[in-house]
Amino acid sequence: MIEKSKFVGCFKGLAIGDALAASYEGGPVERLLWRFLGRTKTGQRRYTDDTQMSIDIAQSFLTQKHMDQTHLAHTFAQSYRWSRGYGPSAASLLKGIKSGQSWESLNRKKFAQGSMGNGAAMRAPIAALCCLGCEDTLSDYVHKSAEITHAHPEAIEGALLIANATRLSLKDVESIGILQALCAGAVAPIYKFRLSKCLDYVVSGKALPMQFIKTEFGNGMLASESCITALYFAFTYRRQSFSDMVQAICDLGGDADTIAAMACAIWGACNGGLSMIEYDNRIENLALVEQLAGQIYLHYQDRIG
Ligand code: R7I
Ligand code: MG
Ligand code: MG
Repeated sequence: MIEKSKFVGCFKGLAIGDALAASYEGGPVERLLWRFLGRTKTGQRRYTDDTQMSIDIAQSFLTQKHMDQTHLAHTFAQSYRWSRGYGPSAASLLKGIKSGQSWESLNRKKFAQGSMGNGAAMRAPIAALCCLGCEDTLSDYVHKSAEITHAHPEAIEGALLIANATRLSLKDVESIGILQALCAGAVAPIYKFRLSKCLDYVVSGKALPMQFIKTEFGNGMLASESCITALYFAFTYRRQSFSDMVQAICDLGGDADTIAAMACAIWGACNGGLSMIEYDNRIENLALVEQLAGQIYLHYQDRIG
């Protein structure tokens, strides 16, 4: 039986990583903008779209008790605020849903195959939590939660990689075993290639220079440029300090909030949330995040009970 602390650590890790790394995302303009947007009135750090869409997945699941794509699409759209820093194509899609159009008519409008951004992968750890206890539903659940905004096969595969890494981390599978399982199931050549390198580097245990990590795994907004990077950090820092990992991801730059959201969710799934208590008053809405993780945990207990 998985401990509740791992569910809480996964969800809080995602929110904390997102909020702490948000001011390191993008170029000078984005960083300057986040200096104005990055704090609540009471001085807590605000989270971005990564955490908001994860909260949306949790709330839609807790309301519907199963994957309901129309409900989830409307939940995403109702929560949309420009000040959360959504990706441009995700933002226009969500505004379209809010104005009454269907997600099916919008998710391949800007890009013929759909967005290949990392916006589906960044929320995939929470989709994994919702499926614990009936894991044969995981692929379908993640696929359906992803395609609403990210129909491109590489975006969906990135989400599946992050969800499966989360699931196996919750179950205390060793890092090498997790990466081997992900390598064996990878489909797109870019993921096969980067995952096998990631496995080699995690096995070697050597710290890699930042420029090297950027060249080998990427630090961009596409799923293929950020998901393996997040796995590299999560499994390299698995037995090291949470704050050191977040600092390393901030130093890497690029899509730092999203790489941190994914890596910190997996770190929390491995190690639980106890060591995250120090962030409780520093980050916006962590009490809500903890409460949602607890409610999803009750569903897990029911399933296995
Ligand atoms: O993926 P998404 O929801 O979010 C991406 C990032 C995350 O870091 C969030 O934290 C937020 O900051 O934004 O956003 P999308 O708009 O779906 O995709 C992000 C970007 O990826 C797009 O604006 C495009 O620049 C690029 N992109 C593509 N470029 C070429 N061809 C996505 N799909 C394609 C494509 O098919
Ligand atoms: Mg973001
Ligand atoms: Mg981002």
